[in-house]
Amino acid sequence: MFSVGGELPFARLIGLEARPRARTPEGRRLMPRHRTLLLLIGLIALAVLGCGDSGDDNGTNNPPPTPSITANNQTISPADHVVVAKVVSDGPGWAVIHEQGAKSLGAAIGHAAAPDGTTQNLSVELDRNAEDGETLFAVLHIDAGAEGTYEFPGADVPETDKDGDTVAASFRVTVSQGLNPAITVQDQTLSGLSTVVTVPSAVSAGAGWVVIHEDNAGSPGPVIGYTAVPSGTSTEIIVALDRPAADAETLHAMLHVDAGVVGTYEFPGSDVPAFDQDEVMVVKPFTVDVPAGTPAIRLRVTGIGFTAYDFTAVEPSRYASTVGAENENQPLTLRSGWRYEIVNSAPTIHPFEIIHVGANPASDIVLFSQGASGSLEADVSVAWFDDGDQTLRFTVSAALQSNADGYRCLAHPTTMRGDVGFE
Ligand SMILES: [Cu+2]
Repeated sequence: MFSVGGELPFARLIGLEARPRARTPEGRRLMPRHRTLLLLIGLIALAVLGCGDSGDDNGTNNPPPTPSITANNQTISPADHVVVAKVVSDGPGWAVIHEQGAKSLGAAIGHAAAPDGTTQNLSVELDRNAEDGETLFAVLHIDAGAEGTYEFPGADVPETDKDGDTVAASFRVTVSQGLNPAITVQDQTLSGLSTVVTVPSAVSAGAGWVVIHEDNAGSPGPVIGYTAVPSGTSTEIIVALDRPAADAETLHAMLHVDAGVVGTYEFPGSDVPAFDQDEVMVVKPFTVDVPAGTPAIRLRVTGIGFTAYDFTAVEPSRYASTVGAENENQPLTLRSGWRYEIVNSAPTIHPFEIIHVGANPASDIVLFSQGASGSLEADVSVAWFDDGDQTLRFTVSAALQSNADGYRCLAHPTTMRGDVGFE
């Protein structure tokens, strides 16, 4: 990767003033004083406990991401598309490709929308064919005017880092007559979530899919997950699975073509396995280690004042239906036998509890509590875990399913509460 933000003062190179980012209130996920309060709580917790939880998936509700852009040297075909490996945008943004100028960044020759948060392997169409051996620059812009309309010169100025330099990366392209489909794999330990695996790289000739298959006696068996990849080289491809991976399980990463409706996975159907230029199917096996106690699904929850909980993210996002569509105090639907992690951004103000709902809050039976003790915490079948800070984990065992039907806040049990169901 070639992140040059620290080497070249792009803001000065391209004659742009670093100016504070104008954000609409809708663009903010948390109001400033909440953010400050959360930061203070986080710092205190870090100081006291000497530990912190690092969200390793997209869709976190905690501090805004540090904007960055990463582009790798790459072989391209056709010559008018490049892949930006990773974009982290604080609010909606753009990945803009510039050519190299005589003494500075040259003209922009293509752009693609980069949504709020992290985007992996973003394909950008160019206005012209890139030349073999050409150096290009990927520059992160904000999307500050009409969202989804690229306005530069105008409101959609380049994003800047804390030093005021433009967030940019340089990369070199090799233009090929045709890409040779390929995939790499790596044995891995799933320490964050048991439902997420990473494929280090794949080369797809045209739009494709990185597909994870179960093992079937040493060969690829049924499909348990897939992620779209653009034409060209993609890196660090994150694939969410249909089910938790088992410890020491063998999986197969296979490249498929995206031949039917682009962006819709059609297999069995038109999206058949890809073959390389030697007519060999592009598939490699790897093994996963899943440490005991690894959760399958992570839920992020925060408080809306003292009036409600708000579940702001489900990781992996393919399990978004775990949380109901309501705006607050959403019902939760948990999967029998699966292990969950709940990250509560306000554990001291709003300690989270799972309960058996009583006729009134005073008669609720507390099963798990982030601030007191619950009657199911010692049950080995639920393997209750509380890090003393933001993070809770439990397994949906038969004992939990037969007792739990709600959640609440220890401090605000009349207003901050919702239903828990199972499937
Ligand atoms: Cu509360």
